[in-house]
Amino acid sequence: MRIRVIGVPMDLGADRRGVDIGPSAIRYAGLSEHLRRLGYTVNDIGNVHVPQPESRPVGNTQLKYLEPIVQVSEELAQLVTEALQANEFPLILGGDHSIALGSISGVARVHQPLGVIWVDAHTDFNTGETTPSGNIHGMILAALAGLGDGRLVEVGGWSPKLNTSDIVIVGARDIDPGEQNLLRNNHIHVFTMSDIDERGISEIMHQAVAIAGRDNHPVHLSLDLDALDPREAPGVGTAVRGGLSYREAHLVMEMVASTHQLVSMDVVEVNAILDRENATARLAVELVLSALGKKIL
Ligand code: B3U
Ligand code: MN
Ligand code: MN
Repeated sequence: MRIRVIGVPMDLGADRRGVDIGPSAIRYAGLSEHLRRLGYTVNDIGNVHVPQPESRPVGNTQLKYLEPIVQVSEELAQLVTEALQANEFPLILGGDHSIALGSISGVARVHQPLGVIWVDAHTDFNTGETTPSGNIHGMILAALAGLGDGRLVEVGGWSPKLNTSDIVIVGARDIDPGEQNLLRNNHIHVFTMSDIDERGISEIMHQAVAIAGRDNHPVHLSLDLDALDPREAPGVGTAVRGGLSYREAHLVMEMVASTHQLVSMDVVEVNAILDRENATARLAVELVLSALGKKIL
């Protein structure tokens, strides 16, 4: 099995520096060596070019840096499609979560329908109308489902990339009022931290993989490190208390791996400026390994 690593030093979607060096921090934590030890062949093609925020106007304050984000998304979608066509597993390193617009568009061009498991403290289901921040990383899952500004929705030239019934969110605990309405109206499966506390992560993940992977659909995993509790993952831009424990997060990855339906993955929101001794990047590497089949025994 071959893995194609694609770095996306994107921070325009979060309007905050520090996640742009996420790809470098994750590589420094030994990603490729560890993947090779697991038996994979690794083809790291480097980083996509992302403009510096200081060099671009913010533009519309409800959709900050829309233009460069769309530009990078188009390029990334193309690279991800090419990786799949070359029979390599795309592993995309963020960057903020806006990179999932490009990555998932690239996967959905090849695999239809595509299930998505979105592991995140947030639901990223805002639109330009509901956003409290104007930050596009909080709108990506909605855009992939065909909701929001046309320029985001139409990346790749078609929409929607995902059926609402194929989306599962795990670990949510910070949802804006407008997002709540959109999630409800569109019947999105959201497993909150309360659900996990009540029923346990194992039962939740059995359901999550059954929904996203039903009828043997290919599955994409989008891992936002802020899903984890900030004690485990201090290096994220928008930390929210009460997240997944170290052990819960590993089980999430292991249960996704055990489906053998995973076709692509992104790892996002590692903020290396806010991190402590690269702990969050090292954790990101560990979780990738679990998602790609590393077992304790
Ligand atoms: N929901 C808020 C906050 C947020 C979303 N994603 C992250 N933060 N990382 C928003 O700005 O849309
Ligand atoms: Mn996110
Ligand atoms: Mn998040």
